[in-house]
Amino acid sequence: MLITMDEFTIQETRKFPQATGELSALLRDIGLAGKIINKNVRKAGLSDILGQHGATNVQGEEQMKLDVFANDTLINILKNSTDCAGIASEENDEHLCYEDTYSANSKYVVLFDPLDGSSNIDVNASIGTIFSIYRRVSPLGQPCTKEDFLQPGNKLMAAGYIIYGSSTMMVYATRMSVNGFTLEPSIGEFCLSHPNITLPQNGKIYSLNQGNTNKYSEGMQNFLTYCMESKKEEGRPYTHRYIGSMVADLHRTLIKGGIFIYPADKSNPKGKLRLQYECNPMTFIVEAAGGTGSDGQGNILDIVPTELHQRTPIFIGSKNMVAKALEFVQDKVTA
Ligand code: P6P
Repeated sequence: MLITMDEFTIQETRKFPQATGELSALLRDIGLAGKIINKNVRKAGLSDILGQHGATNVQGEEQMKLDVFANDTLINILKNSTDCAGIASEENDEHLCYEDTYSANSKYVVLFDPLDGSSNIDVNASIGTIFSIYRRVSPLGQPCTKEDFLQPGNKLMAAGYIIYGSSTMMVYATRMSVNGFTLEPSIGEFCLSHPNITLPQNGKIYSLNQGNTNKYSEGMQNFLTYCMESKKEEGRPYTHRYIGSMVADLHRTLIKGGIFIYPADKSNPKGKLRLQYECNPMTFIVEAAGGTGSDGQGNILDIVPTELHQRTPIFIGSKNMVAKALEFVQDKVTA
């Protein structure tokens, strides 16, 4: 019996009598944006939507045409939603407030990376949309403020991603659980396919861009050596998998266990991945599934953001593997 995401979120809402259904409606709207983006991702090779847009984003990265399409789709869908006061996008310099009365009285704001991994579009590798939902801290009825978008990840109400892979899935977490929904194209609905996702405490896969090894700290290089030693009792040598699209690498980690690392290195002294658009939502999801996420010192969700586009190192995945990596990185290796 198929349960659609809308049916599921409404059933979940019934467990909280004080819930108003606004969060469910917001997840439905994000799912709609995902379906529209999916339609264009699936035929990217056939329409003039491949390739570069000819502009660069605030990160100084070449914008792909699909990046811009995905960004515009999310902005417009959430503008028409009656449950979003404003957005911040990895593709936009500043946050955006929706000025109509309904939006100004909405209690949520949304941050998103509209199409993460877009350098993989032209080679048909999996890419994804990552989103975060916070309760605003600014007063209802007023335009949202930058502070609404600079909250730590431990204030998240929900976070999730849509992965455009061998199938299209929407995975989202609340503080209660993580659930995955697979798009059934014949009815245009996301249907529950991965209820209550939990992450194994251990895994056999490590995932990082090994081409950066010579730029890593000594501790990171020692951890890599550890991963490749053949000590069977701990499942080593581990298997290495790296797709270069965070959503795809993290979805595999969520389903199979393992560790994903994008550490600080000589080229990226603060790490490459964005705290608000990639690392906080993914850590929220992984923690809700029983894993953990660290910046190498403390929990990612405890970082108090100071800039919308700040970056952070990230060690995320199965708890025991993250702990072992941090022993090396913090140079506290136990025998
Ligand atoms: P590198 C994609 O550009 C991205 O932002 C993430 O999706 C991915 O994990 C990372 O960068 C890949 O970076 O330096 O290994 O190509």
